[in-house]
Amino acid sequence: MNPLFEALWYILPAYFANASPVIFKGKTPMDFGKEFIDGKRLLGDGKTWRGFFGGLLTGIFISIIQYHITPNFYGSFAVALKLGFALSLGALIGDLIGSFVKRRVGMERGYPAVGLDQWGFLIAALIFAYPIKTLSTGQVLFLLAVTPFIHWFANVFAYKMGWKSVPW
Ligand code: CTP
Ligand code: MG
Ligand code: K
Repeated sequence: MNPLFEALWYILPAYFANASPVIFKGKTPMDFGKEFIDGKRLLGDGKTWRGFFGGLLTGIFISIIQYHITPNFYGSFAVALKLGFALSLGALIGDLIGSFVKRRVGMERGYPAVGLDQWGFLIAALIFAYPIKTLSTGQVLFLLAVTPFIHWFANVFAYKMGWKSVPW
């Protein structure tokens, strides 16, 4: 496999885990409406339990499909599954950390935080997946470079589909 394509193939569950909650979006917010000591919401209404678990299951489902297409890339089904779980969980937790930071600096739910929105989930996914399977430094740099464009494209697509009210 081409190393750049390999990097994209590796990270795919994280992309799906990050993008799919917009389809699953639920009602109950993960912070249950609670505020932090600064009087602002802990995470905000944009982070729901349904979105979180929908994203987690979608990412794992993608890794199962990936294993059946490229079993040699993973070596075993267990590795593919563990990697899909770690990448998805990392992406979702990275997104929650991003929302926590956004609320602390006074950004309303849905406000675009350039950098945080595009790299937060990616970096957390890479850290969570690191113990299971690693990429080269060049591959990580490649993902850091292309992910903002893919993130932008995916959000415009979701907006055009009517899934979200803003194209970011
Ligand atoms: N979403 C969800 N649960 C999650 C993550 C996302 O339900 N754990 C849904 C919400 O409807 C959210 C949408 O997906 O509005 C888009 O996600 P995102 O852009 O990450 O959330 P924002 O609304 O921009 O909120 P924030 O400012 O906190 O990032
Ligand atoms: Mg957003
Ligand atoms: K986000």
